[in-house]
Amino acid sequence: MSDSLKNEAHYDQDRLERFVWAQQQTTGRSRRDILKQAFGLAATAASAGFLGNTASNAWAQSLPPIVKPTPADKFRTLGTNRETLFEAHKGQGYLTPASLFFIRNHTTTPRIDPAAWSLRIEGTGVTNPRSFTLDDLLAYPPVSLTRFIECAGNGRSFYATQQGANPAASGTQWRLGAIGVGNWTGVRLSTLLQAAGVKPSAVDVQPEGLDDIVSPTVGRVRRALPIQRALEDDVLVVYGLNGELLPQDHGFPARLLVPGWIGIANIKWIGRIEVSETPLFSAFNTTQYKYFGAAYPDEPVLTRQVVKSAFELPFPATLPSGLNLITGRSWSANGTIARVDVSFDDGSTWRRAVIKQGGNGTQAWAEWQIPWVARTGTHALKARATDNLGNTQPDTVPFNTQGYLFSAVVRHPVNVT
Ligand SMILES: Nc1nc2c(c(=O)[nH]1)N[C@H]1C(S)=C(S)[C@@H](COP(=O)(O)O)O[C@H]1N2
Ligand SMILES: [Mo]
Repeated sequence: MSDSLKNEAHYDQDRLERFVWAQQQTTGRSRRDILKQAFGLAATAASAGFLGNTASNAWAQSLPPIVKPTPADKFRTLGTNRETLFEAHKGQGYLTPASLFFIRNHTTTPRIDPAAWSLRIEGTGVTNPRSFTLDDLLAYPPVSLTRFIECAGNGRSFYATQQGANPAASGTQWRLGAIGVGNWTGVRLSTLLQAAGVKPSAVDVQPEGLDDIVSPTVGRVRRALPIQRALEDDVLVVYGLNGELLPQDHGFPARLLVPGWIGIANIKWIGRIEVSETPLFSAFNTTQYKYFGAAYPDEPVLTRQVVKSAFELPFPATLPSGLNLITGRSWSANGTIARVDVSFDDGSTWRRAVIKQGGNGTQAWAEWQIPWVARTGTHALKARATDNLGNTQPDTVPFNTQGYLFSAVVRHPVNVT
């Protein structure tokens, strides 16, 4: 039995909420009723796991750092994070089930009581600072979008293992599993900003998480978003994932969704959004999430993700000789995937993969497949995607010390027996 499954009691609280959600939907009750019901249950079950917004005590410290089960056949443990094994996506359909979504926690998953929670919008950039309860958010017309959330460091390990970076880039040594595609439901951030009286002079919007401080100097997880991006129609404060409540590990009761932008833009467990007439700075846009290194003298701040591809195979994989149907997924922060080329001989020759119809949404991913008659021996598989704007994956990418945005074609080792 994996450690995470021993944490079943803690996961129960989350499932209870999902059960209520599903029940209310089948009985046709209103969204407000659904949440009223959930609040009641959360209140009576408070001793089972929920804390208020700011509660932090010895008992809380003893809770497991991650709530959902992350079994070893689906996840790789990397410190406080869980990487989805790419082979686990095979046969799972277009959307990543909440149970399979990767977790990137700078500290630990906080247990937040939704009845006590509210989201405060304040700062010099608004005329009407105010708070929104979850009920308030649910009263707005819901908006749903299917988009990926991907960590800026996804693929980081390949700077060392493929490009020979020594020392390796600092940070979590992800392969390609720090991405998932969800159908996210929430309210437009612009709707909330308008309700708070956003001023024409506002320049930055900084959502802040209710999880523990990372360190006394870094403080809480937060990152400023330019007002121009914050006001776009696709930026949401989300409370739902794939038709259910947002899971605790993924930001319950609410997180930001900033499609195409690096993972850290999608702040989880938001409790406060500061709107400012002057630029806002934190470690998350000054000492981290920027390009550092010889190739980047200007040290540009990161905004969007790039183009990547991954095989739905173990890393490394073992396959039987003969005909294999090889599957994978490719994605772009800019739009949809136009083509995927695959090599079975380390890049000497390439064939075009067939992109699955349906799916291939903007800033989500495309599923693809290609048959391969495999001969006994060791092989290097490669997949190179090109998006609808012509952006493609290079053979190598210039090194940056924190190892962000590895977009190069990845060499995938396969042993055929
Ligand atoms: N409050 C808070 N928000 C956060 C983080 C965090 O640690 N705390 N991690 C960020 C990073 S680096 C990423 S990649 C995504 C990961 O989202 P997920 O854990 O739901 O997959 O959340 C972002 N939002
Ligand atoms: Mo991230």
